[in-house]
Amino acid sequence: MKKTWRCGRFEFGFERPLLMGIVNITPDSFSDGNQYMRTEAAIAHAKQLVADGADILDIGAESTRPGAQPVPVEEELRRLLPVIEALHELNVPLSIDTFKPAVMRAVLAAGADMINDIAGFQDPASIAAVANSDCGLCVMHMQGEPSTMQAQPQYDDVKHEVLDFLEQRVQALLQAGVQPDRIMLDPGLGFGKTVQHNYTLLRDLEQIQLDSYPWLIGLSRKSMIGHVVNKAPQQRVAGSLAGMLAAVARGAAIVRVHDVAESADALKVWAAVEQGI
Ligand code: HH2
Repeated sequence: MKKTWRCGRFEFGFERPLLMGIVNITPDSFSDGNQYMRTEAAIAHAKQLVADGADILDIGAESTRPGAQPVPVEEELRRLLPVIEALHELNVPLSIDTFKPAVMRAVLAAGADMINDIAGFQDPASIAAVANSDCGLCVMHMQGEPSTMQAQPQYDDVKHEVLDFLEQRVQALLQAGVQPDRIMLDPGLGFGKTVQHNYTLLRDLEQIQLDSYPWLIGLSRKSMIGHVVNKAPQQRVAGSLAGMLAAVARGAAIVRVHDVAESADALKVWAAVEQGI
């Protein structure tokens, strides 16, 4: 793991795993669609997540679940900008979950600290949008595109293919002048992967290190949890906590979660076991 990770106004040392709380300003996200669609509701939710223990907020205005409505740039920014403006003074890093270069540029100008690109900065325009800033970057692996990615995910060797992809993307970012201490990697659980692929990647997270880049893991309420516990997304909290602890036990630096209060408690108990009281 890098000694420090830089993320806009902030710098982290990773003495403990960081909690990234999810704010979805969307009508159709898979587990909390339409709950925080109004600007005021999104802001109130974000503030509650910080009070509950979120170290970072990940704000998204377009769902990536298969079948979700595409959101034009103007609409994505109409949802995001007032929320960024209202949360900027909270003194918590603001990550924006977007794959559109024009959105990246606008949110960075508005004060965002991190860009979380589910497309892994494959678009050269996305690299150009972030290269000359100081924002943190999450480089995620996805096979295919959100609309069709779950139709028939196929790999000869999922671990190698994910790692090869991430390595290529990191090289492209470094060549554009991005400092390595801004980069975070994500295997993209649920993005063009079967349940088996997801659990293989999670189980073997320590074996698939790329240099010492830190891992961000997002599995909160996802179908890999639903498949095991056989429950609807809102009833997957306990299952998600178990998955999250498996991820931090394997070195995940950031965990992306919907249920911040519960996750914070679970991480505190985990830390007490690992480090003592
Ligand atoms: N998962 C989702 C969205 N963005 N970003 C990263 N880096 N890693 C993830 O695992 C990840 C992500 C999907 O979760 P959610 O935001 O709750 O759903 P939706 O895409 O339907 O809004």
